[in-house]
Amino acid sequence: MTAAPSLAARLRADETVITAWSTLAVPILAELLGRAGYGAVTLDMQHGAHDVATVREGIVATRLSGAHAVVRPPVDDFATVSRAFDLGAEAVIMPMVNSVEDALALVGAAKYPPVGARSWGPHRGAMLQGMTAPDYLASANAETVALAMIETPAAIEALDEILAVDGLDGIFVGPGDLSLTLSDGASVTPSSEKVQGMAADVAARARAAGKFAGIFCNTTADARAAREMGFRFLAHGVEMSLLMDAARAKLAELD
Ligand code: 3PY
Ligand code: MG
Repeated sequence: MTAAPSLAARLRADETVITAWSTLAVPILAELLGRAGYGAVTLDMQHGAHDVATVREGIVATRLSGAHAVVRPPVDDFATVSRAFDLGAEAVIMPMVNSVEDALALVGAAKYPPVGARSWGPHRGAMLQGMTAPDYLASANAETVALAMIETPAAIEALDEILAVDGLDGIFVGPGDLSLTLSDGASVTPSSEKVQGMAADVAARARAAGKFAGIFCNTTADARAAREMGFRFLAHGVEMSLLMDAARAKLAELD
């Protein structure tokens, strides 16, 4: 039940990893996405219906499929960062990291001392990986991936400071919110030239700082472009839309 090599190792090796997005909080759907070939499945507690119980089961289901389990906690819910890792998540995507203070809080929750202030209690996560507690402690700071979502002008403004935070593994661009906040609420245009141009700049700066770069991709063209920009952790495919699209395509076969 161990995803090996780890997501952290894959990203360190500059491999591209595609994550599905799980919002319906049905653990077996996460397993199916992994079995279908996704390298990772992200369980979304911010906009999706996941709670701690479905994350607990979703992590197991995802690992069972051989995919890496990732969690997006609710905004400012740094306690859930530690909890997601305790339950066996390999990465956390923290939404709305808009300042260096937010990034420090993320690292504080994600990493054990001396890098952060994560509290001890990873027993379920260690068990899922077949690790003893001392082995888990020895590898956790390197193997748990903390990604800060960059999705507002404030975050772009603070990007260099955020990227300089020790223990932060990388960033993850949210182009939907970035377009919403850039337009002051006028529109959501994640694939626009302006937003994609900013994403390219964020990827270049993250890579230059030695951090991982991830992004949410709304279209296949965006996903291809993201890879060219240097992003290696790509969210591409929300399970609800995947199901709807497949159902429509199946019915259309009989038209
Ligand atoms: C965004 O695009 O704002 C996201 O958070 C993607 O989930
Ligand atoms: Mg967002």
